[in-house]
Amino acid sequence: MASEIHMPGPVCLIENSNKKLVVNQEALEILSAFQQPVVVVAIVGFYRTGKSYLMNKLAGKQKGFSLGSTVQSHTKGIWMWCMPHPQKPEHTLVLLDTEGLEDIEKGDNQNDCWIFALAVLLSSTFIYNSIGTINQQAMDQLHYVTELTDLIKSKSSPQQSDVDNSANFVGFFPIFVWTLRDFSLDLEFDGESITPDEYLETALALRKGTDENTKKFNMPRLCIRKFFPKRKCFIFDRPGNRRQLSKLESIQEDQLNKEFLEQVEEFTSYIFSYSDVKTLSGGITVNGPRLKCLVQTYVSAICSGELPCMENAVLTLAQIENSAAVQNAITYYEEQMNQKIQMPTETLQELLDLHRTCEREAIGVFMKNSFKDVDQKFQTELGTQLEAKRDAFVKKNMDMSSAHCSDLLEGLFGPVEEEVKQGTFYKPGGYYLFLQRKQELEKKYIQTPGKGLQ
Ligand SMILES: Nc1nc2c(ncn2[C@@H]2O[C@H](COP(=O)(O)OP(=O)(O)OP(=O)(O)O)[C@@H](O)[C@H]2O)c(=O)[nH]1
Ligand SMILES: [Mg+2]
Repeated sequence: MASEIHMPGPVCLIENSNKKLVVNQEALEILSAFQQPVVVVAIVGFYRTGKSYLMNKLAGKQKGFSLGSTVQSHTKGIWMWCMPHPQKPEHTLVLLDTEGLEDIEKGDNQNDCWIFALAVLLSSTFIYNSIGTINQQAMDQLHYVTELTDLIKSKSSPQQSDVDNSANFVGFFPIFVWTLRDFSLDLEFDGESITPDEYLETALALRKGTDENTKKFNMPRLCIRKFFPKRKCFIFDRPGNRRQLSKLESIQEDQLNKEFLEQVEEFTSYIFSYSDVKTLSGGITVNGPRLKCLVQTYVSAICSGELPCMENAVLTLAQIENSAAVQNAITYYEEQMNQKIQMPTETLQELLDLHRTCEREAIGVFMKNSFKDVDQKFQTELGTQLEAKRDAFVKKNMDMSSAHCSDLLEGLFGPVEEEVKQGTFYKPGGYYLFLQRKQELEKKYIQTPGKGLQ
């Protein structure tokens, strides 16, 4: 069984300091240590809107992601907390809490876009958190979503980047969940009560018309609808009174607003039941080491001034895993050959037959561990390496045979040579005696088994 992960608290995954994004090695080591498939839930939204608090609810903990009670923005960069999935056995839940967007103190908000884009790229459920209702201001604040096509490439080849090209993205984009905090209105539309999901869809309805204002109105809505075909909305009451809000972490749950607690319950149970495992193009399931590779590939693309590319990330992943698959297959081949072969073999055919069996099994090992081996590049590489290993076995077999035969000859003829030196055969009839001994020893040599190919 794959090992379970137990992190006592979150760690920083991507630091955002001095306008630079830096991947934290400690977090990468945590990711490389577990093989279970990951369900990745990321939260994004404006600063000071209760994101970290809500993520702690998903973690089932009173404390964890650090909150701040002042007006100053608190979380910096992207933080990660991995834990066994509460409902899916053998799966790991990865919670990503992000830095609040549009903090006025920051001045330069360049990295806000990248944090938004990274959260989309890395997650299987993307939570957009905001305070109050879905009004035009809330929509305008979601301008990041309209910029996604400029921030992310799906293919490595040059391509048009526009909303209509979003088909390439969408299959691998997360579920979109809008969480509305401190929501105080009645959910009613034209006198009928509506669900939060219907409220979201109503808010995303497009206006007819082609004038600039209509286009501006429609753009974020169009982007959300196209990029995120699977959408969900949750509303939350205020959790408590003003005095309670600043110390929510230390307040007993039974003192908080009951409705809020029920809404949290409904939200967490939806996330646990419906958030899928993160997958990549080609149906590749992401596990800890693969998520690590995605983080590294995307952040290094951003840092070198390129756009993070989904296809490149999959190719990089394939490179790493296929190289490892070749290595595993070679190790398997060598182990099997060494276990099964008795050198020197009587015939070359015996060795080649064994080679063929082990080669076939080793290719099976490679196939099991490899994916997206474009043009069978890595399988060809495996073939070349297996041939070299076979040749090495053939040579070793020959060398062992030679060594064995030399020893045998020395053992048989050594004493005779000694006798020759001592003149044992320098006597009448000695030559005949010598020939007789020689014939006897030759016969013995021929009859001795296990000499191999020599
Ligand atoms: N009004 C209100 N306050 C909340 C809610 N949830 C948490 N808070 C309080 O709001 C403050 C900020 O909460 P955080 O969870 O740190 O907010 P954040 O969005 O992570 O903030 P940044 O990390 O700065 O972006 C804390 O004092 C929380 O106790 C909520 O639903 N409504
Ligand atoms: Mg926070």
